[in-house]
Amino acid sequence: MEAHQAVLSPGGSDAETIATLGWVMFAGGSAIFLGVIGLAVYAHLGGETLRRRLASRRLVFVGGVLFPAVTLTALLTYGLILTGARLAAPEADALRIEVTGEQWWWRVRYPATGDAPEIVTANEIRIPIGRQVEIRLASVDVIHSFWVPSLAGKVDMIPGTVNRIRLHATRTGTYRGQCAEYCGAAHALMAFYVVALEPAQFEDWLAGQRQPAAGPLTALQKQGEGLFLSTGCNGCHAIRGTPAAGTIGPDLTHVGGRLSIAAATLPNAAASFARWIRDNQHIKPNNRMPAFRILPDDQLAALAAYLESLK
Ligand code: HEC
Ligand SMILES: [Cu+2]
Repeated sequence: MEAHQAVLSPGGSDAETIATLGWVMFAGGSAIFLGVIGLAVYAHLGGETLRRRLASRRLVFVGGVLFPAVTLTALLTYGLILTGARLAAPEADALRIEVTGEQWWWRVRYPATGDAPEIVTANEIRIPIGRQVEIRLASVDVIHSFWVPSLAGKVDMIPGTVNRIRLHATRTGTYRGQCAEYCGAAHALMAFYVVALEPAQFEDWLAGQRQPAAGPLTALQKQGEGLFLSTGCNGCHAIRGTPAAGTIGPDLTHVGGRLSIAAATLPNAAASFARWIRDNQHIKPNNRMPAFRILPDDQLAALAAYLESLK
């Protein structure tokens, strides 16, 4: 799967602004750098008179005080104008999403609208292109930072407060995000995906997410569901449509339909589920899920088959 994660490959209007600002700064900085080097070479090669002229008080004042003051003020003004739209009120039809950072994964909520119930998912945010998306960012433990380089700048998630970030995707695609504030041992394994879809596709996906989990079809999946409810998984995980209603870990109602498991740590596949259940403390040290090393292989296979079927 190709996922963009680069400031210089923007897929959204905020990231385009940041990329433009970055290039202008780079070009300006390069021009000044070359100018200073040029002056130094000129002074080195030039004669005594030239050097005396370059050392005049007036030139020192112009080059050392006036020039930086004017240039920096201009750049600051340009930057504020370019990024000022971020302070405006959200658009009326903006899509609202809530994302909470937890060591070491992302809880994602699409609030209830009208008759449509709330949706809770994890580590993957789907959005429509061409529409403003306002995300409320919170944390339940330490400071995390929400960063999808190809879509927007980064905003910290601070316990006890709610910050906001707006995404405005212009190109469909899969964009990788990463926690950008050191938040403990598994910080590097706290990533996620933002999938930008055509609006109609997005609505289809949303309607699917609103449905409770599909019941198990095969005998293996049925065994998996039984194990899920009897080995304690349900104490931490919810699967809508079953008695499992735990809230400590990610909601697994449609986990089989996500691109990855454990915050973009493993690709979504039956083998990954089995590995995660047995070896998660090895895969993501100190994460909040205990490793179920006692489960025999056939039970792991049943759990994996069941989880993978939850599209
Ligand atoms: C003590 C609470 C707890 C128990 C019990 C528990 N889990 Fe978890 N589980 C978590 C947490 C927390 C995470 C998130 C880990 C991370 O990515 O940092 C998680 C992650 C997962 C994921 C990845 C979800 C995703 O969206 O990426 C799967 C799948 C999973 N658990 C399955 C199970 C199964 C199956 C069981 C029972 C055998 C189980 N869990 C028992 C807390 C728990
Ligand atoms: Cu982090």
